[in-house]
Amino acid sequence: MDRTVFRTCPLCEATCGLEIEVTDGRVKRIRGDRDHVFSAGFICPKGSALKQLHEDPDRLRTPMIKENGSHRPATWEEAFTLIDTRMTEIIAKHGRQALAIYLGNPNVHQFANTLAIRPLVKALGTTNVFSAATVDQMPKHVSAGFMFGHPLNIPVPDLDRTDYLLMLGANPYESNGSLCTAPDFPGRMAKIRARGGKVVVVDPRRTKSAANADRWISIRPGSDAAFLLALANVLLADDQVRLGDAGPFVVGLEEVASAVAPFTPDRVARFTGIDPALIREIAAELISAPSAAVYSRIGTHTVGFGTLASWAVDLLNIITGNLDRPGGAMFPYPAHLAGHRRGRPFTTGRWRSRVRDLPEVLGELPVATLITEIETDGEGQIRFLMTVAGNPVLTTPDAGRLDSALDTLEFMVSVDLYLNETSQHADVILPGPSALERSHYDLAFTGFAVRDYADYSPAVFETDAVSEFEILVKLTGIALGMGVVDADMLAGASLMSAVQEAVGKPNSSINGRDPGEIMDMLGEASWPERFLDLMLRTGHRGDAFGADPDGLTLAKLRETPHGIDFGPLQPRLEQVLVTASGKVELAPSQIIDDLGRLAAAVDRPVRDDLLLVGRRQLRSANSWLHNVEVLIKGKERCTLQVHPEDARRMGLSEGGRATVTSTTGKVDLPVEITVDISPGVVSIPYGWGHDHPGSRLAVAATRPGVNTNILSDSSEIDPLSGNAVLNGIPVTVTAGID
Ligand SMILES: Nc1nc2c(c(=O)[nH]1)N[C@H]1C(S)=C(S)[C@@H](COP(=O)(O)OP(=O)(O)OC[C@H]3O[C@@H](n4cnc5c(=O)[nH]c(N)nc54)[C@H](O)[C@@H]3O)O[C@H]1N2
Ligand SMILES: Nc1nc2c(c(=O)[nH]1)N[C@H]1C(S)=C(S)[C@@H](COP(=O)(O)OP(=O)(O)OC[C@H]3O[C@@H](n4cnc5c(=O)[nH]c(N)nc54)[C@H](O)[C@@H]3O)O[C@H]1N2
Ligand code: SF4
Ligand SMILES: [Mo]
Repeated sequence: MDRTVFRTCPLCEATCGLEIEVTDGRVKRIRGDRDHVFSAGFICPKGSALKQLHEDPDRLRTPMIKENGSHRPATWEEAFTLIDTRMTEIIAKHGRQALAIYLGNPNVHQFANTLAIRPLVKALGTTNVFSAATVDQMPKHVSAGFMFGHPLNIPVPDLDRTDYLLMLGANPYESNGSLCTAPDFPGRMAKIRARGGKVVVVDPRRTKSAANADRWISIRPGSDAAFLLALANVLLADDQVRLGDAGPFVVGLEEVASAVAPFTPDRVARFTGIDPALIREIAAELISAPSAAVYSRIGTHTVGFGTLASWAVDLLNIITGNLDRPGGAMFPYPAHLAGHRRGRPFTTGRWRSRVRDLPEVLGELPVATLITEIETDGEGQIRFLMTVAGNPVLTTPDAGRLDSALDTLEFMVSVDLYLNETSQHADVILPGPSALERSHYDLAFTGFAVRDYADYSPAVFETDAVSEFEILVKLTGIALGMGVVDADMLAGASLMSAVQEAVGKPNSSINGRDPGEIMDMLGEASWPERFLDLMLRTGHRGDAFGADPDGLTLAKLRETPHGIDFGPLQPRLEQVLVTASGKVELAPSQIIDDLGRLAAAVDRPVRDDLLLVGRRQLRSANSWLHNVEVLIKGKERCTLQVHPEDARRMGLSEGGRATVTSTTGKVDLPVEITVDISPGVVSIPYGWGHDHPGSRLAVAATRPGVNTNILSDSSEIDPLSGNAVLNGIPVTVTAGID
């Protein structure tokens, strides 16, 4: 029997709509959904690999229990009972601080996980909470939190209307964008140029995005904050600042003016490697463009001055009059939000890590300190780790040391689809169903999308398998000390309390309604669907459970398989501000206080170390798509990119091997000589290193590559966000295998 279904791709932030043809219970073909309101048929090679991922024989279908060093299939009952026993023992012996959790990236690509994670973390009752956020975007949450009051109020570049895009440390031609959800980001960049606008890319590598821009500016790794502040310096010194409509909502301009005064183009030139005249030219272009957006990503976040760079991006958007206006940087307004985000003004450091005394940020501790918390004896030492959809052995710093540290834990659980570099350490692995066996709504990325839209897709295949939501709810029950409970009971109680909270809130659209009536109206769908329906119907576009019959419901989204477009982003600065002053804080004290550290770095003599940066590749997704043959076949991709001048100096030859050594370890890999990287910089792609004997990744093992995070130093972080430093790592390179 043939059928065609539509499904949002969960593999990256672009959230493309896919058209999936199914024949006799198997996927026949996956292509872009041409009628999708947002992606209009765009797809990349990963999207169609959902078929191979679903069919992958290595994908786990049953829980696994580790015995005598190797994993065997187990029943769910056996697996949960073992976890219950061991967790209870460990809590009794060492207290709850001995528990830790690491949350990986795919959690934000599945709404059911997003819903279930918070209660699970709370139930664990530990401050040892880590996630991929501190090897990723935490600096942006911190700067947004300080400036706008809420860490999720992150403005995104209005790609479809801007006249000028200044993009730093991002390569959407490979990544398709991040903290800026825009299917076919490359096509949207091309359209900026086609309509007479300009695109400038700042990157130590001449990436595909740089090659397709009007201009590539090479920058010394780790120095973007100084470059951006020099741009601000020029505009402020020349009295060119224009706040536009945001003007009445901005405070702190005077403090900023004196704080950035030291960062003149001349002074930062050596540190950034950028000519002062070029800095002045870009400043002039930014201020004179009819509209402009500054946008930066991973390459500017995973560095020692990540928060300063994130702040400087929005500072520039504000002082060029581009915040919150079409063509500038704007705030999305996802349909599931009940209203504008509220809450106490953002703060960090409500508690600190035990060993390194690092501040909490967003309820988490920096994952760069996970190793020390496992290794260091004493009360509160981590003895039990749960990873959920994460692979920290490949994705977090000082990975070689983490790999060893995990062996010293008393117990480890991984909720994961694969037996891989991380989960091979786990005593129990719990696999959820495949992506095609789950429904999808983007709770996370609609919040960063360049258009307001909503889209829901049901599971492509029905399954009897235990859902990931159920796994997480059961783990929550265990963590609460309730033993192995019926997930329906806990989920039902938790939905009821969410309904009660909604009817109790004065500004809720269902304030005062009968909770029982609302529960009945949520019907018999799965628990995550009922939670989602509650959010949508009480959301700002919702039907308020019948009060506004034209409003949004999950049922309506089910009837619109290509999604609903709510149009381009609208100005809404006044509503998003939740700072103590109620204004945009241009000069938060924490940020201003950190500028001295940047100034000192700017003035320090530049050493001639080679600096290592990472890169992403179109056919990879972080660390976990390399077990799909169609995605790894072809030329070896895990190579060391080196500029010809450096190669000559170091005696490296194309295709020959080189050993790369940092303070934390060394790896050897094939050399790729290219003029598309700046002299003095080398690059290794991230997410490789599949040569662990305990893994079950038959295809990936044929092309293992090396784990670049063996070279990143867990002691190096951005102090304000706790984000790890994964770019600009000093290394030495020698020819051959050391
Ligand atoms: N050097 C360097 N390091 C980096 C980066 C870099 O640029 N350079 N980038 C950083 C960034 S941006 C990120 S987001 C992190 C990612 O870091 P992680 O989140 O730790 O790693 P992923 O590769 O996303 O790992 C996903 C894991 O989840 C499993 N998985 C996949 N789908 C599912 C699912 O549906 N359910 C469950 N339970 N498991 C699933 C996979 O098998 C895999 O084990 O890495 C960071 N690390
Ligand atoms: N194909 C594919 N797509 C992905 C992913 C993937 O692994 N593969 N991962 C997804 C995830 S989780 C994320 S977070 C996003 C990330 O999306 P992007 O931020 O676009 O990530 P990258 O492609 O790694 O681009 C980062 C760029 O920063 C440059 N860079 C390194 N150091 C510096 C520096 O100091 N300054 C400047 N200016 N540039 C620097 C690198 O050369 C690189 O070109 O991609 C998402 N999409
Ligand atoms: S660009 Fe991202 S969302 Fe779109 S098909 Fe590729 S992996 Fe999926
Ligand atoms: Mo990421």
